[in-house]
Amino acid sequence: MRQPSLTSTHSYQALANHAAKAKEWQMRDLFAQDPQRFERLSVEAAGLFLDYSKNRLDGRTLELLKALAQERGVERLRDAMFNGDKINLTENRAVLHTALRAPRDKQITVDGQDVTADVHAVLDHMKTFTDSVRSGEWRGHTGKEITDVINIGIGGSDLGPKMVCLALRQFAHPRLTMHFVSNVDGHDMDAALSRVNPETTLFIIASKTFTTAETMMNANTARAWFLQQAPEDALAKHFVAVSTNVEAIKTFGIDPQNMFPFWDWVGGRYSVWSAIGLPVALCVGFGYFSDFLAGAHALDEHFRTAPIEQNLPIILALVGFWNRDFLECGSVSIAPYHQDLSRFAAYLQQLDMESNGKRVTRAGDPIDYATGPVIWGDVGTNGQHAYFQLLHQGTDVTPIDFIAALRPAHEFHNHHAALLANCFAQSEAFMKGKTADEVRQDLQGMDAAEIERLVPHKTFPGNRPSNTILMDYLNPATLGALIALYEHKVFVQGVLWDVNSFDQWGVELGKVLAKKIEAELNGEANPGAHDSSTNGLIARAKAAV
Ligand code: G6Q
Repeated sequence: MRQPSLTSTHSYQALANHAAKAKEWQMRDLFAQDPQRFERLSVEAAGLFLDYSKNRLDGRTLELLKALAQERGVERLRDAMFNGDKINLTENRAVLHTALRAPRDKQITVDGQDVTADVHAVLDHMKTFTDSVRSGEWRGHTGKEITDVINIGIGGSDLGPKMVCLALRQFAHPRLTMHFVSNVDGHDMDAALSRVNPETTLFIIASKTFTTAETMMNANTARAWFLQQAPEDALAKHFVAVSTNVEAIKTFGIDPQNMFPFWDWVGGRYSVWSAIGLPVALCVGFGYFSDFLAGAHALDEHFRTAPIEQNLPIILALVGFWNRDFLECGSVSIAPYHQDLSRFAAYLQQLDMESNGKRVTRAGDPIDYATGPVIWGDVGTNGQHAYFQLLHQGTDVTPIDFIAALRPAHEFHNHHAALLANCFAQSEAFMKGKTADEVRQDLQGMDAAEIERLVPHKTFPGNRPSNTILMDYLNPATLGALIALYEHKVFVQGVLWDVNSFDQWGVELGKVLAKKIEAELNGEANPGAHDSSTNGLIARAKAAV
């Protein structure tokens, strides 16, 4: 259905007028004018607390953003997604990652098929399998317990399980070491294989399509490596697969008992809740994996039922939209103040940029406004000693999402106080900045000319937006809720921008592009069909072998 262009809507134009004034605001003043600002501009649900008061907005901004959400049909499309409607229009697919974490008794059907029953059948299989590997009942072909798991997958079949296994380190099985091989670069596979013993290693081949070139090459290399040291009939004890492509798994030679299916209505970057989460269930156990799903489900229920003004993902989306489209912020930095979330920014980078990095509407019309921002970041406090300089004093304004757990999972309490102090101090500094007069105060006693020389360098403009997301403790449930929060934020922004957040034609192009050059590098004649740069690079690579 063709929507009116975003920029032509009444609420967008009202926001544009409002933004002209809002650009002049200083957050310092907004806080001074409203002692209740923090209480007013914070919300809590599913174990997550969001403080969005350190943004350049006021009550009127929120009213206008809410009107825009309503005018763009956020609630209607949200309900369509939960119902299993085929909202992924270019692939004619439902978008039902929420069904992967729905309880057993929830009725959801797609094309007449009972989705929940299928989901729980696979979850039951995952439980049996992971229980037996973790207990030591499942043994390698020489009778030894499994000690290492190598997940072979890329993109959505790698980033989620890898990030979650790291994040839930505290809950990990002491005997199992998890490895993730994604890159077609043989160094990745070499590094993993050099650390494991084939007798005690389990390989998971994770690929939705089971055709992705990198994963297939890595899977074949792993299989050949294994068979150099073990007989063919040992494969069944050491190779399992996760895919929607059951036929391809059989052809690869994996025992049908050891297949974990999922469905085309699960997008790769939304698949950690499906059998793609098998490494997570192996690492932390099925009980905690269920808690992870339950945490996401709690956030789903909140998203589905809470009014817009109390709805965490909708608010996060609206604030991000405001920063992107009206305050012209081109990127968002993710700053988890939690070492175990060291891969969270990389995970969100795919989730957000692959979903909303689009330049045409759902109807295929060109877009004349800003869509998805660049997402990047790293853990605090490390980032403070690297790129925070640009965030504080550079010429671009980059909103930041600070994420922290109030209670640590270790006993070094002085470390945790220092960590949280840094997190809160940074958001305060970004908001307040430091005026020239404050710098002069600091430098009192110094030679007056020297002070004036230094003032411009030591002044911080401030007025730089951030959100802070707090949880009590990083555990499977709060992590599940946190990921679901961002999934739904991305969804809402996609609706506002009228893009299809669930296809990824840019990735598909990449999947075919390299084939031809690979053949040329492997000796096929180069017909000179490329540009001179590409021909030159190919020639240099061929000359080097
Ligand atoms: C995710 C993308 C992409 C995909 C990988 C791996 O949403 O579609 O990152 O996950 O290209 O694809 P396969 O799982 O099919 O190997």
